[in-house]
Amino acid sequence: MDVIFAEATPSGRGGVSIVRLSGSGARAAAEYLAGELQYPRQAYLRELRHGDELLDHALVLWFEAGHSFTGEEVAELHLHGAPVIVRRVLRFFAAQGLRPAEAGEFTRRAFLNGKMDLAEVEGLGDLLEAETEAQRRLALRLAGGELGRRTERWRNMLIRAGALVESSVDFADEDVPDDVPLEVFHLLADLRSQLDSEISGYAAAERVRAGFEVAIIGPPNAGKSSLINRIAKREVALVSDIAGTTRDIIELRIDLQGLAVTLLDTAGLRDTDDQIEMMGVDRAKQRAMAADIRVHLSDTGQKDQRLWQEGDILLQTKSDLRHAEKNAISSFTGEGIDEFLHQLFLNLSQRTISAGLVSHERQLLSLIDAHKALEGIEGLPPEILAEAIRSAASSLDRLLGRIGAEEYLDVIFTSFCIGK
Ligand SMILES: Nc1nc2c(ncn2[C@@H]2O[C@H](COP(=O)(O)OP(=O)(O)O)[C@@H](O)[C@H]2O)c(=O)[nH]1
Ligand SMILES: [Mg+2]
Repeated sequence: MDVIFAEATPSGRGGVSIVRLSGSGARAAAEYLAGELQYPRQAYLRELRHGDELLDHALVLWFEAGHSFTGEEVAELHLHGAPVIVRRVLRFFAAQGLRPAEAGEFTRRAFLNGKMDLAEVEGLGDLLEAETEAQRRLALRLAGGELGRRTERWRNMLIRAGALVESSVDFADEDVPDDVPLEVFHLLADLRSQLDSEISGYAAAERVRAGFEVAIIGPPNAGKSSLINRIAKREVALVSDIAGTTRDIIELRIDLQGLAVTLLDTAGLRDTDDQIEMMGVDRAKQRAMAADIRVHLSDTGQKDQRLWQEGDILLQTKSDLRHAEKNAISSFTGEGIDEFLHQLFLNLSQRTISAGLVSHERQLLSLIDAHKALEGIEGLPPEILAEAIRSAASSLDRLLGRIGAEEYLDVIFTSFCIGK
């Protein structure tokens, strides 16, 4: 493939900026500036010269094809972290007829060259986007190939089951009863239950990856917007003593002890003649029902029975004004806010216990397909059983992007940055 190049570090000033090249000829392009680089995977401190012009002093290294991130010949120039130097070097490579990389193109090549499976690519994308510890941990497991290894084990179970079934088919001609060995059904039942537990761990893992939603609800003037602002330590939502101030849903993204959480400030729940406010109330109710947890706020410490779900939190507001026994907060003095956030963390982390590794819908759908293929197979004739096993295996191939990856690649890689 042609040689692509891009700055691999974020653009801007820094200690070091790295320009990376990939493709057959990457080494030669680097050597053109740096002089001969005899050994791969060895760093050389060199002057980068284009004719008489000194471009920079840089650390330069290259990797041979098959032993690099992309699987192709790769060269890296570790330049001084100044945009003007990076621009000069990029201009040089462009003038040499090399091509600037597109977003995610290095990773795309890594995938196409079999260096990463599609789940690893998704994990890498998550890792680059991760904002909290829980997101980072989950993304690292995905990017590190854990799902690929798990899938490989499942595939081996299918291969073994398939082989046992095939052997019973072969005997069929010779009037041997074509009974499928019992071991096949044990294997497939075991596989089904492993797929089951991975599938049921999706919802929680997806929340860890994308973040939980927590809706702050309650009557107008309960102090919902004030609570959001107190937590944000700035004014994200408008506060006033005029009921119906908050109409749209305001989102506040926080890192709750490692969990990504979006707090939703909603319109006060009340009956109103104001059409716009009523739309806000409807929207608030919908979002509140869809949220992972609802925090019910009121001056009196009453919950909204219609919206209450297990795991919700009840808070009495404005504790600076009147005495309250428990679950009381004041957005003015800060009383009870830390305790509330801790309670929220406990309720949410309770839900992450069941989190699996599969955290993207694409991955989930492949698993569900594989599971479906293996349902109701008891008593099937060997030929049809073999077909079901093949179909399950191809769903697992889809999970790792060995087949059918094309339609996802563009979607996945457009979210990557250039140079990744
Ligand atoms: N004393 C006191 N007043 C509060 C507190 N929180 C909010 N308020 C007041 O209650 C009124 C309504 O607050 P707001 O946050 O807009 O309520 P929302 O309608 O639920 O969003 C405003 O006048 C706030 O200043 C609090 O903790 N203590
Ligand atoms: Mg409000």
